[in-house]
Amino acid sequence: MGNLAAALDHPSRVARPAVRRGWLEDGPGPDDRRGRDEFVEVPWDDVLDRLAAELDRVRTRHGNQAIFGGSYGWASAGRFHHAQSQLHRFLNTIGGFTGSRNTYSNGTSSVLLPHVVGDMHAVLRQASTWPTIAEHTELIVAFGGVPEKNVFVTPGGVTVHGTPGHLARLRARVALVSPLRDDLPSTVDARWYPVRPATDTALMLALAHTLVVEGLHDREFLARYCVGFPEFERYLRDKDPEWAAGITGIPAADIVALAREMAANRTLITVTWSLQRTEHGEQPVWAGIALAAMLGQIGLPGGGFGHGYGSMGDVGDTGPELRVPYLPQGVNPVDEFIPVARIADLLLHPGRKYDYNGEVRRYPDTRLVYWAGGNPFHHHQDLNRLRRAFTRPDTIVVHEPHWTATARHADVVLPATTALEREDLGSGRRDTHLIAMHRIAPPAGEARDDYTIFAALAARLGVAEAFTEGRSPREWLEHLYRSWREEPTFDRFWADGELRLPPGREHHTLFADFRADPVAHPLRTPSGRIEITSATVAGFGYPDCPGHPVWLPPSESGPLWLIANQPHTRLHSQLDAGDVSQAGKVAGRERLRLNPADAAARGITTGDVVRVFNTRGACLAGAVLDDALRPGVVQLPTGAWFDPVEDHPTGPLCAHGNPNVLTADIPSSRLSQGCAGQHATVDVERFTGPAPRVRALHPPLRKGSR
Ligand SMILES: Nc1nc2c(c(=O)[nH]1)N[C@H]1C(S)=C(S)[C@@H](COP(=O)(O)OP(=O)(O)OC[C@H]3O[C@@H](n4cnc5c(=O)[nH]c(N)nc54)[C@H](O)[C@@H]3O)O[C@H]1N2
Ligand SMILES: Nc1nc2c(c(=O)[nH]1)N[C@H]1C(S)=C(S)[C@@H](COP(=O)(O)OP(=O)(O)OC[C@H]3O[C@@H](n4cnc5c(=O)[nH]c(N)nc54)[C@H](O)[C@@H]3O)O[C@H]1N2
Ligand SMILES: [Mo]
Repeated sequence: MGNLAAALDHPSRVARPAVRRGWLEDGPGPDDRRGRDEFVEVPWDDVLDRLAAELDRVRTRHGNQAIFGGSYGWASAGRFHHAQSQLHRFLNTIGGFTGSRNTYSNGTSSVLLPHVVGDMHAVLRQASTWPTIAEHTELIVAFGGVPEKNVFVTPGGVTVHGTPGHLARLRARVALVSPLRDDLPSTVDARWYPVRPATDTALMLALAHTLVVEGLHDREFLARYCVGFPEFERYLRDKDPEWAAGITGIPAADIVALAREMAANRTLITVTWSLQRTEHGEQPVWAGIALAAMLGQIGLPGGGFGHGYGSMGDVGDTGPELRVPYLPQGVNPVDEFIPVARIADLLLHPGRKYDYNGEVRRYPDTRLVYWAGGNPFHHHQDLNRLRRAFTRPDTIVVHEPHWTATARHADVVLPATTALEREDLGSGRRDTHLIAMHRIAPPAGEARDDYTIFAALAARLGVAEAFTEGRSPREWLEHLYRSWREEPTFDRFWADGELRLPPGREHHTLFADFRADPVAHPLRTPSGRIEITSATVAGFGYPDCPGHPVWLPPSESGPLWLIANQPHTRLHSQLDAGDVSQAGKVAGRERLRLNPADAAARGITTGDVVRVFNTRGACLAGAVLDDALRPGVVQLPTGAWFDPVEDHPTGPLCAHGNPNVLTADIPSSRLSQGCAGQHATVDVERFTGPAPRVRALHPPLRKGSR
């Protein structure tokens, strides 16, 4: 909230359509000036004519699969002006596009979980609710904690933020397994297990080992509801607590005691999504499920396995799952797609083969990249590599309210309105209300709604009617509302400003039905049961994701582990210019937290500008000493706008503190090809000499370019 006001008319807003000089003068083509070139403002009609002609050239000469329109990102809380939906609908009306699958949020789990429990839904939206947990759960073993900073976010928005209240009412003891002590509110009764990053799977295996050795596992549950425990049990043989202590840094005696406590209590094992946003990210999720199966409490209220408590506001929420109005996107005639986090590989390696969930696929040849509503120079890893990838296409188009790094690396930048500057319908997946989002500010500069921009392009390409169906934005809102609810009338709803949604079906969990009768209510796995060993996954033959949970050491090591997690002062990179985000900066840069012992060893004190570096890149940050971090671990949240300085004597760096210059552009595994951006290995040093100014929040326009 506090970020909205200042960002609304901030100088970082894109005021008018702008075209990169090189593209304007030399036409489309690969260009390594992207991200360095200046922009020239061009009148709307002119830019739309040029862009329509270029879209037509690419689809005619190269085919529609040469248009990459995946456009991943979190723009807009509204249902109608949802930027990706608008873009996909538009591209579908002109013949389709290469899209992207899955998410940066939980793209590893969404590929793994169908093999293990039948679908993702089973653990995400059918988990025990917070009130059930408050009533029944005695022990929560929280891998990644339940970070309160994250629960204010829900896709589509949310009217009531329930999770903090639920957390305050917990009676369960919590075993907080995380490198960061503040991954749980300090008000919760917790014991902290300061695990080494990327080693949770070893800890889980040793807990499982202890259950077996002490005969505490539920053999009956494993036999009736699971397949493949015997193979896993054989694998566990040498995964004892001493072995795990050496890897995780958690003393063996503590592991044994925790395993006993888990078996003796109603225990909920939770794993945050961050753990699967890593190399081998399948393993902690699968091992967590195997461990919960061994406790035999899956399907009991408040017991079993949960995924994403503390990752998103609606996990564990009590609201009914809703069908809310949405914009129909039409049908994409192109069947090409990439797993979402393979964007740089797509652009750098057209034609190259890769594995994905049992398939061998090939990257198509991309000529035009179209992004609306996302910021790959926020969300992707190894930004220096992404910069090289962005030199390859003929044309890059970006719709943006702000001059983000992605806009700066584009050829055509079209100014988009924000949610405050247009009308929409707002609601989350488990919301209590549908909100009439009234316009509360005029569009900044010459900004237009994404819909209006696409409607103008559609008209130039002869498909205006197919795209707009003859409706204005307001007429679309009325249409979407009316095809969803007859009463109250749209006018009434709009005047009231909100509609309270009736409570839906009683919350019930898939696993409760399965537990009651696994034959009548099988899981949607090949066996109908929980697959502790998956013959399907084993059959793929991937060394980085074999047929049951295993310990796979990370391919990089020390000196320091960087946790690049979600920022608590904003949503991703959005509104970094806002007051709350700015107030969180240290020495004008993103805040890097480090343990006082690591700081002392490097002569660093709070408030210093530091250089964080590895072989892939470097960034500057503002140091804060904090013993809430395990020694050897530093934390730099995502979201500072990428601010490349190419000619610095220490080498190229980001002056602002974007951790994605440090993360590796590797997949979680060949199975899921998920994002592995949560971790990197780095070193940190005090930065001496004049620190380059942060320029990311100033527009890259030539003075008086109009
Ligand atoms: N290292 C590391 N990287 C990560 C992660 C991590 O844990 N570590 N987490 C990942 C995760 S989970 C995610 S979800 C991604 C998030 O990545 P993104 O969703 O790409 O990040 P946002 O900053 O939300 O980008 C949304 C963009 O849309 C713009 N926008 C807002 N409203 C509108 C609109 O109406 N129209 C248009 N055209 N644009 C609009 C905003 O200005 C902003 O630039 O990041 C991922 N990246
Ligand atoms: N304020 C705010 N809230 C958000 C977002 C935001 O940008 N800002 N983004 C939203 C989105 S799109 C998503 S997908 C979710 C993401 O939800 P998550 O992925 O769960 O969130 P993160 O903050 O990235 O990570 C949670 C915690 O995991 C811990 N962790 C990291 N590595 C390890 C490890 O190896 N072992 C253990 N045990 N713990 C580890 C970190 O200390 C971190 O604080 O958050 C959502 N909520
Ligand atoms: Mo996410």
